Amino acid sequence: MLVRMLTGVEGSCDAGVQIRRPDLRLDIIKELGEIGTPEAIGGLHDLLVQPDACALLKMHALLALARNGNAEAVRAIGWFELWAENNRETPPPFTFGPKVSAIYYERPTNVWPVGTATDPGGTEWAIFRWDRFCGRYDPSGDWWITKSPDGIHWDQPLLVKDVGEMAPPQVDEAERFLTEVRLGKRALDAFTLDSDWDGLTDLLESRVGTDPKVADSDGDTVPDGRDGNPLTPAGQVSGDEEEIRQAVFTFLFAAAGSEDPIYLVDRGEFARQEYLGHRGLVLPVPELQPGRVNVVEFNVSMESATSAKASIMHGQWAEAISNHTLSLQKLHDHWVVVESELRITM
Ligand SMILES: [Ca+2]
Ligand SMILES: [Ca+2]
Repeated sequence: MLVRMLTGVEGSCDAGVQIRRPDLRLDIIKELGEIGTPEAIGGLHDLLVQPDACALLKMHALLALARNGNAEAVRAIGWFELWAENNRETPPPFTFGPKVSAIYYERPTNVWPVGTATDPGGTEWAIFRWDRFCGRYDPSGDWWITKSPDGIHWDQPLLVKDVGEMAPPQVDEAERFLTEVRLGKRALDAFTLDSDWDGLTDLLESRVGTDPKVADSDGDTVPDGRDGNPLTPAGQVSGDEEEIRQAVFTFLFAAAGSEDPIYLVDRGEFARQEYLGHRGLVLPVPELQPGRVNVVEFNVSMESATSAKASIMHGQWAEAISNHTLSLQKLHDHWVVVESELRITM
C-alpha cells in the first residue's frame, strides 16, 4: 500500500516548497525504510531508478535504506549506483529533449534562441546560446546549432562558435549564419570535425579541456567521448577514502540527475579520483569556475574501520554555496550515507 502511494503520488519537486510544507512522501519513505521488508525496499529502489523522480526524495530514499542497513537495503543502494552509472549516456548528453520545453521556454536547460529558420524541406533550424561548457559564467553562452526534422525534438546540438571573451552574438549575425547553412553556402563540416574519432568534436574538446588530437586524453583506455571523467585516469586512488567520497558523490549528485559538468577544483586528493553516477562530465580544473557547479573541498575523516565523517563544500558561487556534513557507515562491506546535514550560504 505504502509502495503504491509513493510511486503514485504526483507532486512538486521544489525543495524550497518542501522545506516550508510537510511532504507526505517523505513520511512514506521513512516508514518504508523502517519496515524494511523486501516489498518496502523494492518500493524505495523503484523510486531511486525513476529518471524523473525528485532528487530530494531520492536522497531521502538512500538515507532510509542506509538507516535500515539490512543486507537487502544495502544491496538496493548498490543497484542504484549501478543504475546511475549505466544511465550516463555516451557520448555525454548534449540534448534538450522536446523542443517546446527546451528552447522556447528556456527551461530546464537555460538556452536562448538567437535565430530560427525553416528550410524548403520543412526542417526547422535554430541557433541558440548555451553556456553549459563555458569555462566561466557567461550568460551570453556559446553558439550551438540544431535542427528539428520532426518538429518535436531537436537533434543533438553542435557547438559552432566559442564565444569566449567576445561580445555576445548579434541576432542579425545569427540569422545570416542560419541562412547560409540553410542555403548550403556554409558547410557544417568544420564544426563536426572529430580529428581523433573519439566522439567529441574538436571544438567541443577545446571547450571541455580534452586533447582534440588524442582519443584517450587521460590514458585510461576509455575514449574521451565515452569517459565521464575524461581528464582523470581511473584507479589513481583506492581504499576506504575513495569509496567514502564516491558514496557521498552518489548521494548528492547521482540522485540529482543533472547533465551539467561538475568541476573539481584541484586543491587536493579528492580531485584525483574518478566519480561515477553523474550524467554529465566530471572535470578537474585548476581554479574555481564561477556560476558552474564546483566542488572546492571534500574531506574524509575515519572514526573507526566502519564509520566516517565527510564534509563537502560545493556550489555555483555566483548563487549559493552548500556545506554538507555527512556520516557514513560501512555496512555489508559497502560505505553508505546514514546522515546528512546541509548548510546553504547565499
Ligand atoms: Ca574528438
Ligand atoms: Ca579516458
